[in-house]
Amino acid sequence: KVDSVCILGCSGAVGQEIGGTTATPEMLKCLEDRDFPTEKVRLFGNRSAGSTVSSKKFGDIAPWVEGFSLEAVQECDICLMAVSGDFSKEWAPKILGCTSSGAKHDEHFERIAGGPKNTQVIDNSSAWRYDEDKPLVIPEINGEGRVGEPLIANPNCTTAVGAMALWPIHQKYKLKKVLMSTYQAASGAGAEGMAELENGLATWVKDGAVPKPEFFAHQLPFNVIPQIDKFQENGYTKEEMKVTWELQKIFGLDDDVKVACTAVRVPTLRAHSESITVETEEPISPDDVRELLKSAPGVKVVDEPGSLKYPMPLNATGNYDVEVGRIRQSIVFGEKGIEFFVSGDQLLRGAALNAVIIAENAVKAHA
Ligand code: 11C
Repeated sequence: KVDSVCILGCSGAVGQEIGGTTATPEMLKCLEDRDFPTEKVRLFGNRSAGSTVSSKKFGDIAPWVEGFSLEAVQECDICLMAVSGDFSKEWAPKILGCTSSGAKHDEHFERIAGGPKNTQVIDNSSAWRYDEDKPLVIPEINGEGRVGEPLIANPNCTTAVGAMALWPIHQKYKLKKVLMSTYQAASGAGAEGMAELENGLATWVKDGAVPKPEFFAHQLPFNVIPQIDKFQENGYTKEEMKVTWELQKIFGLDDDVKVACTAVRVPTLRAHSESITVETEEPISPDDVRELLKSAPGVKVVDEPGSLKYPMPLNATGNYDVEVGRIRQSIVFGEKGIEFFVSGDQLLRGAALNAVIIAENAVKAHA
């Protein structure tokens, strides 16, 4: 058991944020649900400082959000960061006591004087994911041997949801090509994304028209938007490239394994879905994949088309496991290809749960 864990960057249920994300309330819930071995949970968020928090388990010991201060965060054993990439770039190195000059991407984080607790940072942003010497971790896949690192990065939620199904397939059949199209919920874009979808629908019901979008580039109700994040020089968006970069790093893929993604925002509130086609090195069959995935950690096979059972975001919402179904032989790649559909709660699997499992493993390793 550790003395204290903190969540840095509070939003949603606990008020506004320092670049916080909708993952924050989920993090607190995950810590509660999993009976996280800590004496204390502390919450930090500048704009929500002073707000009270309703927490069944930790309410009496962490009753309110504290304003951010470096010294206070450094009193905690583990810091779960749910802040913007810019905030993380500036403050993660300082929390770790690595450098006085801020973030240097080529610098290996060696702690010099990381405060009284030698705080370990588990970061949800994209600030550190692509640095060669910073671990990018999905605990069930590549967590081993990384638990003690000063800073551990979490993957993008879209990557994490797909990875849960792709990893067992890669281990047994070796991936050659991965083609993914996503159906991403409004909450992936944070609390403001959810609010714009909800308000847009409510206004349409009341007035018969959807207000002009302020947060998304286009109206989301009754629409889908084939752009998430900025376009890159190669014509893909950053969200799409994150899937490529992160699967390569987490799986340790050779350069000749190709991953391509089309990322689309859809008017669902929560849980991302993905249509995935893979070509494999070895022959693969839907029945074998169903059996394989039944025993895969973090995966639930939902694949009974005859009874209309397949993954759907509404069913995946609030669950730890990623649903996988519609598993079929690919008519494009034949006996060395399959296609399937996944739905996973991206706030859990792709953010809060992933971070909390990393933290649990760190506590176990220190015990
Ligand atoms: C979305 N996946 O749905 C994005 C949000 O790199 O952690 C996650 C951004 C990230 O908009």
